[in-house]
Amino acid sequence: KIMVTGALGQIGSELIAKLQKEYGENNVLSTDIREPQTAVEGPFSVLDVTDGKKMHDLAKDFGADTIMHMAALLSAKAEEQPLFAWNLNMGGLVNALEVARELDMQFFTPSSIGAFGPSTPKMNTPQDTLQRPTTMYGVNKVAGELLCDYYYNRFGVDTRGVRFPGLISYVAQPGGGTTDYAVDIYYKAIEEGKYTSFIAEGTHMDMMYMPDALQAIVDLMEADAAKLMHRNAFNVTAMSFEPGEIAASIQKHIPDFKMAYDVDPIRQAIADSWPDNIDPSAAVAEWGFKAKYDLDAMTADMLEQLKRKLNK
Ligand code: VAH
Repeated sequence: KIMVTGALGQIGSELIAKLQKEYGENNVLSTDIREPQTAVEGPFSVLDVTDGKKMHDLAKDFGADTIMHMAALLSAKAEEQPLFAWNLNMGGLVNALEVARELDMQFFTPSSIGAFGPSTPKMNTPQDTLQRPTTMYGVNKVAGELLCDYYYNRFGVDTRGVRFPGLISYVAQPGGGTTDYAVDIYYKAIEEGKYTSFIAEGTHMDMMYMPDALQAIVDLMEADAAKLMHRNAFNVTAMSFEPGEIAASIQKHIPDFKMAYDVDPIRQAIADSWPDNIDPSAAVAEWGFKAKYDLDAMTADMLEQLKRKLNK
């Protein structure tokens, strides 16, 4: 039985559907700081992850044996409110780790390519390398990786995590990320036939389509613990592209789609501090990570799904 925090977020909203399909609707307890706007399948409770006692009581009453901690502030928002980001991202994480320790639960939380910084090798970024991020989000992710490994080594909590690249999805829009341009562009392509990118042409970042991200979480959590040489957190990626390439992919479907640029210096600086492409070979070797969608397959599916969602 799995408890999910941040269940209404960009990953959380699709993760609960995936988990319900895999394990049964009543075996997934969704929680989020706000009430759902649209009906959520299965059990739901309001939870502010900075309230450790309530998190503990909800997990205990539900009989959860696994917690997937997805509640966090993303990179751009965290730069706007660094202290709030520290309190939410680290306070929420340590509460979730404590609940997992007290109730002997398996634990998942995502890290990010944001856990790397300007001094990290940018090409084919290794699984084990220098991590000196220059964003509050990155500081939170590196501290989070170390804290999750600590809970494994010191308390035996079965903590596992992945460093997600930018995630692209059509169900819940991301809030306050740097890679969000790669989601916004599909909505604007359908709605307006054009997009003005806040990330500069030529800025390569790792990306992944949400179905591959959700499968990676399930595969990692079900992997044989004896085979895991790493835990927090595995590099995973499906593709690396820059804004011009995603525009070209869209133009294969919408030939007169127009791309323009109006760079946001804050999010550009964040993007410039991250790798161009990371090496997922440890995830492949230790738990069989595999991504199905490349850029053109993702574009075809995103445009088809959004045409339906936006009634176009
Ligand atoms: C962000 N989408 O942009 C998130 C993610 C790697 C990017 O961490 O902050």
